[in-house]
Amino acid sequence: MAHDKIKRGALVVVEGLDRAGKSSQCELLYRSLLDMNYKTEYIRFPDRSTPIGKQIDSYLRGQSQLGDHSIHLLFSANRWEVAQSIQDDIAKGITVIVDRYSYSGAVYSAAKGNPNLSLHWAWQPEVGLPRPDLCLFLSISPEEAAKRGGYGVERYETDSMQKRVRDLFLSLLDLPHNDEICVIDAGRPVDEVAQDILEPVLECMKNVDSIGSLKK
Ligand code: DGP
Ligand code: NA
Ligand code: NA
Repeated sequence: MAHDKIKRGALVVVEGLDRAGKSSQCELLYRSLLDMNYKTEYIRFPDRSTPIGKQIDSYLRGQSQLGDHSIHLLFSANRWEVAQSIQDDIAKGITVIVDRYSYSGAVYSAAKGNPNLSLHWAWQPEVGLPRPDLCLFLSISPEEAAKRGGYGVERYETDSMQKRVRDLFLSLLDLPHNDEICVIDAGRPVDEVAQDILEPVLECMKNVDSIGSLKK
């Protein structure tokens, strides 16, 4: 008897500024897909539970200091440590939803304004990681972000940093090899945003081909 080849799961990334509602939207998407009986998994970066993740957590809370390049490479290593398990799960037919990925990785580090840490440099450690089938960028204006209440105490949660992060995210859209990025207006009610996310995700899940890797 012929065995049908398992259709692989999709790799779906959700990106955005702090306070764009990423984590809530990932949660809603995860539950919608489960309700529709899709095998689904939800992970986030940084994954603060691993030894590398604990160093990142300490840095973000301001409890330790690290050079811009060192922390950058730790964030990247934190993705590489689960790259294989993401590939394995996708191959088993599980759709993997990821809260932040390489796009945040490159953009947040480049936004620091260190003249020796360009967006181009910051992207290189990401080259070769599994390429998302779809990257949803939740876009909110700085004004809308300001309405959503004060930032927390973590590093990067300042208006000037968020403004640079936003500009850099938008510049990634112009790169020809990043055509998986789709901008979602996240300044609207939660359920409207959720609907706008679900549609392209379901479409993408229907059309998955072989998994790619992030390019230079
Ligand atoms: P979150 O737990 O999603 O709020 O992320 C924590 C903070 O770390 C947030 O300000 C975004 C930032 N961040 C996430 N991933 C990376 C990365 O790979 N590199 C850098 N420099 N910052 C990141
Ligand atoms: Na945050
Ligand atoms: Na989040």
